[in-house]
Amino acid sequence: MAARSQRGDAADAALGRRSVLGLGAALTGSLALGRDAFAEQTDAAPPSDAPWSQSLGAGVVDRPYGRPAAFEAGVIRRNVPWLTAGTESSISFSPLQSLNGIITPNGLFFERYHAGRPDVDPARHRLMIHGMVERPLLLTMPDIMRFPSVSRIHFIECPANGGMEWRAAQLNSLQFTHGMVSCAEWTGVRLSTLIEEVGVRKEATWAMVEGADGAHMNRSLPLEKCLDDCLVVYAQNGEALRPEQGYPLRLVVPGWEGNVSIKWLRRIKLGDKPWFSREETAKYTDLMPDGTSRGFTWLIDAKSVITFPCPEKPLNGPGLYEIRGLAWTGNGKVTRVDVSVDGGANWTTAQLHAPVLSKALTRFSLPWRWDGKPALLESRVTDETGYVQPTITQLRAKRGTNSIYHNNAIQTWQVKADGSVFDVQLG
Ligand SMILES: Nc1nc2c(c(=O)[nH]1)N[C@H]1C(S)=C(S)[C@@H](COP(=O)(O)O)O[C@H]1N2
Ligand SMILES: [Mo]
Repeated sequence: MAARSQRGDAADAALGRRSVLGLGAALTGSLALGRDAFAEQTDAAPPSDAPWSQSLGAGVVDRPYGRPAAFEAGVIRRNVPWLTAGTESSISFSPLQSLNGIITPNGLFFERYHAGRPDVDPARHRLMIHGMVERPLLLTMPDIMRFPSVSRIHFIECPANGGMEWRAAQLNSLQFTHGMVSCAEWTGVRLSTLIEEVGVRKEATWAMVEGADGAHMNRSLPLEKCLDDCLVVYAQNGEALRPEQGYPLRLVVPGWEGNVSIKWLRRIKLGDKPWFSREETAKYTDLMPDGTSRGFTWLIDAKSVITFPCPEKPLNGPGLYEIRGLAWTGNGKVTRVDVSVDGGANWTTAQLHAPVLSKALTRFSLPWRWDGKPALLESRVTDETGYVQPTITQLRAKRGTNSIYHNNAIQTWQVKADGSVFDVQLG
C-alpha cells in the first residue's frame, strides 16, 4: 500500500481548499459520504421541527447531579468475566474507543480492586505517617486539606494492561486490550510536603504505603521518588475522588505502574529497606526466559495506541478520515508519534495535540485518505529520553512469553475491505 504517497494525499486534503467530507452536494442528495446519516429521512432535519423543538424541556433541578445523555448508555466500563474468579479482585476497562481529549471522565476511569471497593467514612479515616521520622503524625482529612495544594494531570496505567496479549492477539477490542489506562487532573498535597512535616530521619531511604481496603494493599517506594513528584490526593477532575479511585485519599505515583498508586491511603511508614510485600514478590514481578524474576519494575515505558479506527469503531466506506490515538510515557513527555498504514513498512509523523504534559495521556492524529483496500494500522511513540516503543516481537525477544505485566508493544489493527477492524499481531 502506498504509505509514502499517502502522506502527500493527506496533506493535500488537510491544507487544500477541498471540502474535507466532500459534502458540497449534500443538500441536493447526491452525496458520496455519510450515506447513513443523510440518506435516511428524519423528521428532525431543518427546516422541520423535531418533537423536542416543540415543547418545554426539563427544568434545572431535574438532575441535581448530572449524567450522560440516555443515548450514550453503551459508553461504560466493562470487565472480562473469564479473567478473574469474582468481581472483587478484578478489573474494569475504560471505553477508550468512545473518549476524546486526554481526561477520563470520573465515571469511566478504569477500576482495579484487590479486595473490592470499600466505603470509607472520611470523618473516621486517618492517615498515619510513622517509622523513621522525627514526629509521627495521625492526620484527619481536614488536616490534610490544610496543607498547600497542587493540581496535576497524570495517567494511571495498570502494568497488566495488554497482559492478555503477550502470547497472541486474543481480545478483539480496544477497550479490553488497552482500557486499563486512564488520566485525570488530581488535586491534593505533595507527598514531600507531608514528609517534611514529620521530618525524615537520616537512615530512611524507603517508604511503605498502605491502603485501608480489606487487601491492605501495600508497596515499597524509594524515598527519592516520594520526594520527587508523588501526590496524596483527595480530588479527581475537580470533585472529590470517586470511591472507585480511593475516596477519600489516594497516592498518585506519576509515571509508575498503577499498583503503587495506593487507594484509600491510610499509612506511610519510612524505613531503610523495601518491605517485599506480596504485590512486589508473588505479583507485579516478571518471570524472564532464564527463570529469574524482574522485580520493582515500576516504570511505565512509552506506549501508544490508535483509538480510531479500532475494532469497536470501524470505517464507513473509503474517503478521508482522521486516524486518532493516545500516547503516554512514565519517562516524562511524549515527543513524537509515527503512524503506519502498512504494518510498519512506512511511517508518517502524526500531529501531537496540546497540551503535551509530563506523565499524562497525549493525543495524536493524522489525516488519512482510505482507498478501501485492506490496511494494517500501527502507531509508534518516542519519548523525551529517546526511547522508542517496541514491536511485540522485539519485546518477546527480550522478555519471553511468561510475563503478564508491562506489555507496551505497538498495536496492529487490521482494516478489512469492508471497513471492519481486527486485533492482529505481525510475526
Ligand atoms: N488500596 C488499594 N490500592 C490500590 C489497589 C487496590 O486494590 N487496593 N489496586 C492498585 C492497582 S493494581 C492499580 S492498577 C491502581 C488502579 O487504580 P484505579 O482503580 O483508580 O484505576 O490502583 C492501585 N491501588
Ligand atoms: Mo494494577
